[in-house]
Amino acid sequence: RGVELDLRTALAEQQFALAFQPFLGLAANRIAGFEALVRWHHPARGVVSPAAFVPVAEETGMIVPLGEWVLRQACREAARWPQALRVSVNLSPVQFRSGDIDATVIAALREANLDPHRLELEITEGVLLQEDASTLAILHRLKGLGVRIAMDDFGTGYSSLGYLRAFPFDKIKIDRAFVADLSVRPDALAIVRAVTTLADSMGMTTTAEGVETEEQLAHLRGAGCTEVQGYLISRPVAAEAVAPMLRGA
Ligand code: G
Ligand code: G
Ligand code: NA
Ligand code: MN
Repeated sequence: RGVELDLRTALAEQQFALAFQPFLGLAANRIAGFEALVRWHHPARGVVSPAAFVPVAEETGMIVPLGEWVLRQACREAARWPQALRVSVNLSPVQFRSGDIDATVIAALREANLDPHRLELEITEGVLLQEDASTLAILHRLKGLGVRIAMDDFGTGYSSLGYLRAFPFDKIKIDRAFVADLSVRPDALAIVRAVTTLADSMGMTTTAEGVETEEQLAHLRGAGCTEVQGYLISRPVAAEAVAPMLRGA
């Protein structure tokens, strides 16, 4: 496969880089952490979005070494930030099924000397589709290390409520589809309110994704969201731009 070979070369030749997008904590009105988002700086095609290559990486299994690189790099970068904030890393369901994800996480934390409490793993429903003992055991082992687990893109798939009960999430990320609808559909606000109430009562926090307008932000504050993320706060930025952002530059 051409693309698989491309991804392999890209990894070997260090064509991947991480962008970081902040989460704003609404109580303190301060940046609470950053999500790491992988980018492919392709020599011919320019910057390629993960939407274009993560699916191929998943099909070919390349997501396992790529995901390991993302984890290690995210931990290394976070260890250098001027404040001990949280770093969130997206995990593919394929990484979970590959077996060794907890060993990979432990190694990345150790290598970077990063406090496990500063690492958050974002998982999608795909991870949970096989709601089996081994998935649960891995999640519990990760949580046992002190790592936080976030449910990504909440509200877009199936059976999400059952998953909330079955798995020990620390945080729910409310999918940007609901945020986008906030100004135009009253039921979107009702859904966001219901999710924040549910999360509260289960001891989880909430992050609303894709916040682009002050109006959406006001709705989310009113609904009791813990954190927001989106272009209104900041686009994803290069690793070198994180420290200046934290110093208020
Ligand atoms: O950053 P962008 O909006 O282009 O991301 C598109 C999609 O790629 C999002 O769904 C995001 O979660 C996913 N993504 C970004 N970085 C990673 C990563 O390191 N690993 C995985 N598995 N997905 C990622
Ligand atoms: O699936 P996931 O939530 O991880 O996707 C993250 C992606 O969403 C990032 O790649 C980022 O580029 C994109 N994103 C971040 N903030 C916004 C926003 O405010 N609006 C839109 N449309 N996309 C965003
Ligand atoms: Na994510
Ligand atoms: Mn998401």
